[in-house]
Amino acid sequence: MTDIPAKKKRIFSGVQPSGILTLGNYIGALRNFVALQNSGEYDCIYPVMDLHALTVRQDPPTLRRRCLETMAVFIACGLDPEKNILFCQSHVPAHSELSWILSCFTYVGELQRMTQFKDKSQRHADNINAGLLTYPVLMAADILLYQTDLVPIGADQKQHLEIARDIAIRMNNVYGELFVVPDAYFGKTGTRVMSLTDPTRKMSKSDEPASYIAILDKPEDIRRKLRRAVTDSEGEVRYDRESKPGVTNLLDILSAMGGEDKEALVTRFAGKGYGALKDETADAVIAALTPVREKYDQVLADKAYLEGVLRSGAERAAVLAEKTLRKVHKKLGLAPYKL
Ligand code: ATP
Ligand code: LTN
Repeated sequence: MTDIPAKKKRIFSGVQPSGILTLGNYIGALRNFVALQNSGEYDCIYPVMDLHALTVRQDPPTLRRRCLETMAVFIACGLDPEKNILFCQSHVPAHSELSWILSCFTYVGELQRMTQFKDKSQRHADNINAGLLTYPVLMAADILLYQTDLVPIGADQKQHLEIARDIAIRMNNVYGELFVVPDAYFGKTGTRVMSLTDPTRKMSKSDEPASYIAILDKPEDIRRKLRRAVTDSEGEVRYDRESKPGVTNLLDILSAMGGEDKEALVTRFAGKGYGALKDETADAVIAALTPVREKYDQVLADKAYLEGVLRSGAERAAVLAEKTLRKVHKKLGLAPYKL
């Protein structure tokens, strides 16, 4: 008797090409994407989420460039186009189609409660567009379209994943087994890397450059930004998110990069002051990001290769997406069609 290999669980996650990818994206997302790929236990789908980036005004030539650049960062971080499905969200129209259908099963009230919606509406008060509100519906469509089991995300996306689950459960209750209900996957450390200039906010690629470390920053820039990172005037290294958010963020980053736990770090830095902590954090970040930066330059230089990765990724994704979309059409009573 031959063994039939068990069907692997499916992983889905992505990053918006809304800026230069940051250390937050690396620790909260990309590093986990690579670890999950390497575990060999999952089929992984990792697109660049360009439709989501449109919720904030983008300069067209820059956005176009960033889609390829973001994919180059994925590959430079260690994602393998042969092992995963890597593509660009807008190349698979089924995402937008399913998004419309799901929006008819989502309540405006639940979207208005989202922290990210409230935050971005404040920051972009001149452009509170409907997409900013329906952002989590498109994200639910991304996830449910592939019958995803597990979604690796940073802590800031937890609420959005909850909505995706709620929509799936709601529709399954009406139509039977339509969607797999996805679970979130958070890495062991550093699910929320904070801004270097305001450690009470998350590090974000659409903020000012001094507030974040870009994955592609040069070593001297990484060191300078970390040296200038906002801390406090107390001078004592302690782990306390409330009263010492800046120092706590540095400890989190160092722990995430070097693997040493926070308690051990606090003991080791007792009486040493913030300068030593900042320097060691810089060493650890530089050591992790230097090989990524070097590989990035190589990958980006080969545009034809990158475009080929996107094309074949979109083809493979479209086959899986179409299967779910057909099932949804049928169960909801949309008229059958043959092309
Ligand atoms: P933007 O600033 O344009 O809203 P972003 O930097 O928040 O973007 P996204 O593309 O929205 O990045 O996020 C991609 C992934 O990176 C998500 O899984 C998100 O949770 C994770 N992530 C983003 N910022 C951080 C952070 N500061 N700490 C941990 N994870 C993060
Ligand atoms: N909203 C995510 C990016 C994103 C995403 C997804 C993540 C869009 N669709 C689906 C996981 C699964 C963000 O990080 N801001």
